[in-house]
Amino acid sequence: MYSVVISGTGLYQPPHVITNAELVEAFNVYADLQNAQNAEAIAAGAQVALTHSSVEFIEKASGIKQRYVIEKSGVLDPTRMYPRFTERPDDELSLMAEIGVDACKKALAAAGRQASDVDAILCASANMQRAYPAMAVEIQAALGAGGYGFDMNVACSSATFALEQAFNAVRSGASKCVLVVNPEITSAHLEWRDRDCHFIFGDVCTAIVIERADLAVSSDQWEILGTHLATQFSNNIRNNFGFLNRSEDSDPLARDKTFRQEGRKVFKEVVPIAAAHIEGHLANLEHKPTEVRRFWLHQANLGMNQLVIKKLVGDAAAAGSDIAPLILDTYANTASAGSIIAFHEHRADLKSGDLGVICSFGAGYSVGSVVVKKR
Ligand code: CO8
Repeated sequence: MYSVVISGTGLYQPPHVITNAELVEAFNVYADLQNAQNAEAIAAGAQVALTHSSVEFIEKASGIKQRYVIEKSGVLDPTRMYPRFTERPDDELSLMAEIGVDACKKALAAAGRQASDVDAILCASANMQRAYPAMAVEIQAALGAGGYGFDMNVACSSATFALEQAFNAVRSGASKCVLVVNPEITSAHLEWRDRDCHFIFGDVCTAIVIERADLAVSSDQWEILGTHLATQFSNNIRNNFGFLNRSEDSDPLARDKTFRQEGRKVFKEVVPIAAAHIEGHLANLEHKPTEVRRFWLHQANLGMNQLVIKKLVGDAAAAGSDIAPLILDTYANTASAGSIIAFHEHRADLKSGDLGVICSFGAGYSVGSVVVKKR
């Protein structure tokens, strides 16, 4: 078995910011328009009036202050409320591959690697743009990489689950250098017209280079000590969009064809699962949570991360600070990319020998942890 390192990360940051104030203003205009249009039904008690959203609620309930999106005008148009993308011809690079290639090039540059060094690409994301050909294979071709590529989806845990596949491929000797790429265009499958969740997500793409330690040339290397994955079925986060919709004659615009969740149940159920998972993984590696210098946690909710950290090291105030940095205030929930953005932005100050944990949790339920040590 070979030693394996993460030797570079890359981040594609979309060009547009939507602040909570802009988001709430657009939602409230939408709600007023809907209520005016349905005034009779509302007065007759046949329909419930939509209630205004609020910036204060969003910040208090989630910790999110803004989000990045690839396209802003469609999302903020109260008569539309989702992004405006132009369909591309088959011979043009698709949108998901475009942001994937951007993040991959940055990760390769950070690792001191060429695309020709790469022998596997795993495109891991909460939603794929299409069924086939695989996004990973399109990214492989656009980069000029060798080997193979495949897509995988484990919702918010896609990146950590892909890291385990990459780790195993490299340590077994099957691959020398693997790219994991997480293009998350959440804006296209979020229901921006639902007050309960319209503030949650943002677009982004992350990429990670995983390679053999004896071949790595990067000045910033993180040895992977172990990975640990778990799933437990839950309907509390669900999206029924899929290829059977047409044959089922179901409404493609129905509410269940975009993201929906029982947020409070998710919060309560996932916090103990995530904390126990990390503690168990560290124990298997003969480490205690208090020995960990940094936790790069999934970024769904500030309160959730505070509780996970409290269970692990007994200090709730630590989430958002040095031990468990927060990026969701600026990026919002970016599905599988959240913990990777935290790792990308908050590791430069760690010293050789420092331990860290990358951990995701989300739909499925799914939870994945990757324990790393700075070389
Ligand atoms: N403005 C004002 N008031 C509001 C708003 C709003 N926007 N939204 C809700 N309220 C009201 C509610 O109506 C409710 O009022 P009342 O008490 O009168 O009934 C009150 O505020 C409280 O509502 P909630 O109980 O829903 O609020 P919470 O405190 O639970 O906060 C959160 C809601 C922020 C959603 C919180 O529950 C949370 O973050 N939970 C964890 C969610 C989570 O981690 N989910 C993981 C999903 S990510 C994932 O797995 C990937 C999926 C794939 C990606 C999909 C991309 C689109």
